[in-house]
Amino acid sequence: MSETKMVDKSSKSYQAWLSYSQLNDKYLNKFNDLLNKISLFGSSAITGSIREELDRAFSRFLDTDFTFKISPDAEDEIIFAAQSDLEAIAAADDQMQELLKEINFEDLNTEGYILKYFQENNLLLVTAKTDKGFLYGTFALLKEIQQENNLKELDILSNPKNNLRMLNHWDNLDGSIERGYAGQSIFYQDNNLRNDLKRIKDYARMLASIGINALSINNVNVSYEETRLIDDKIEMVITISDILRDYGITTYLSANYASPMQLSNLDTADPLAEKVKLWWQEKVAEIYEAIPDFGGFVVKADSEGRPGPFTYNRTHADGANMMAEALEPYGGLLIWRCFVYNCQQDWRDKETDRARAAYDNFKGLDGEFKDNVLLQIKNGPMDFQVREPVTPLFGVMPETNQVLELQVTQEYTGQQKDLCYLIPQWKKITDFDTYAQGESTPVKRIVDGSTYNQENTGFAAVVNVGDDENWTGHHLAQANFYGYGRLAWNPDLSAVEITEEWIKMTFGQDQKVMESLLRMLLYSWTIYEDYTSPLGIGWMVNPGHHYGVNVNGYEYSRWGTYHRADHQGIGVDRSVATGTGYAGQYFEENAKKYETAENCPDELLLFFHHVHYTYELDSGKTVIQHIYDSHFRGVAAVKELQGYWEKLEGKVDEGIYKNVEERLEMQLENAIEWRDQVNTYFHRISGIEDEFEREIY
Ligand code: GCW
Repeated sequence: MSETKMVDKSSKSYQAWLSYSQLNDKYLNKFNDLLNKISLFGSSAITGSIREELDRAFSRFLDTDFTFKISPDAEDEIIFAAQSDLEAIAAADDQMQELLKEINFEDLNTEGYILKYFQENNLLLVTAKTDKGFLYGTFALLKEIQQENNLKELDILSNPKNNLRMLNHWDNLDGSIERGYAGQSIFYQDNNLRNDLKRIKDYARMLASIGINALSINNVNVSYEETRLIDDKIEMVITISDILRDYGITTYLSANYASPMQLSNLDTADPLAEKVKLWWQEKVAEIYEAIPDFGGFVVKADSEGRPGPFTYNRTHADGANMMAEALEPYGGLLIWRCFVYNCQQDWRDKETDRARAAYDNFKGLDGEFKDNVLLQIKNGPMDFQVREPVTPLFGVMPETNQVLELQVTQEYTGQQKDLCYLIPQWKKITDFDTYAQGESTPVKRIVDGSTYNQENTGFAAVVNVGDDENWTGHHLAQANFYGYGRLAWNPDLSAVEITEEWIKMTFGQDQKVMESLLRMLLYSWTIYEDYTSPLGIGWMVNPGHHYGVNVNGYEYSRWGTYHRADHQGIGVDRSVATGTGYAGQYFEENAKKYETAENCPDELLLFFHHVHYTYELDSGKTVIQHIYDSHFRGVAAVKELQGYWEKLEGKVDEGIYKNVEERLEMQLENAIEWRDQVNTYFHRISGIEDEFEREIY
């Protein structure tokens, strides 16, 4: 038996952004009339969750033992009720009838909600068409209160922009988490479910509070034990889905493409073989018998050693459609990942370009996938680097449902030891103009389904959560988790809006805390970029675990991830004219921009071009000087981060203070190592001195 960590569930770090601190007196006095007369209608399982959440929140906000009245009365001033309940009330209540006329239910979609204050009646309504919308509306009101916003100005109608708002767990049944940096799995241990179901419920509350509606609960690298989740281990899935369901979350599994071979000894997994089709149909029928609202499968096929249709000379459309067909009668979705590339490349081979792979493998299949197949596409062509271009696959498959895949877990971005707040990176990705339908076709409008009129689209991301008391290892990494959900709900929110919201929800109203944390979070991504690999080249990390610097760690490997630095220059030529042709995979406007070094933005220069160290950037610096400067600057900026944090001692919870303080120390060490190794390496091979004669070893 592995040991179970002691976790204090009443700690601020565990409670995350749902700690519901006591409201200050001024606010309480101002809204006392509303906050003391609350009623809730509805009797479904989800309204049960709402009731519990309101009990918990209001007893802390008001610092009393708060419980709901069983039978609400007309005097109540905050009313939580779904549309059907409001209509029932209105049948016997003229006042409600009048109010209902002012509510635009027709503008709500099935998950949207309304928060509206009626001044004349001194009444605040929280409502929605469905229980799920109602749940989101409830968390939205709690968020308004926790931020001490003016309740008497509320007039919000909010629909999620994306239908699929998913998180992917890379958890294994033995409790380990692939690329997990916050402890062990909260779900599994020793090939069984963990005993602490309460924690899963708390997790579901967090997910619902940020609008996540889909969760895949096992690693996309599906090994022997995990393959059994659709078989003799289905009880585990039932238990988890029972908890998630009450929070509006649909459960998905990562499936092993070769399941029929492992589970039933079939001699093939050929998608066109009748016995394989039949096997999946029967298997899926069994799953839906056990879990009628099961979401479907996430599949990593023909990728990094996983089985897939290529073995049988079939296409990915053949493979995906076969599984999708089995799910179709139940409304299930088949989410097929596009992370398919040759991971057995010879570093000597300069023709093969891993960056081209997703487009080359999938573009030609447009129109061949069934309606319930969604292609899940990593944000960049490589693999969640601190900086890489946006994949050219977005927008080039008008007949295919596309889902954006982000990585909340910080595999290449500091592993939750280093602070790297990713919302600014994600904003850049989602706002990136693909030009698919001329100007203004950003990625967010492809994956929200609006560009090509699709329903089965949205956001997915690999989550950063484990069994550490604070869920994410680094407390401030909670902001990535929170921000991902908010962005998946509404990608038009600004990074500043999301960040301010998270800070207030987590730390309250202190202005100093707000100022320091805003700076720390918003600059942390570019700080991390500064002290790691420069100008979009990526990698240069230690092989295997991917933390820390190793300039040539992947230079002579089989993974297709090279910087090609020699004594004269650095970078990969991906132009059409003289390189791998990758730049030509974009729509014309972007293709032109990336094709030449002159037009290519500095930040991606080395991703697209091999240039001399003395090549002059748009910034006016040479490449080599940029490398030196950014690395010195990066370390200096980490010291500034420490300075900002030190100012908050005594102003934030002590446990959280210590956690972040320790992580910043590790970050500084890491940054110094990156700076010195990268600068020394390029100094030695280029023979070019730093203009400012700083210490290089
Ligand atoms: O980035 C790579 C990771 C693998 C991961 C893979 C993927 C789950 O290093 O650990 O496998 O991506 O996305 O499938």
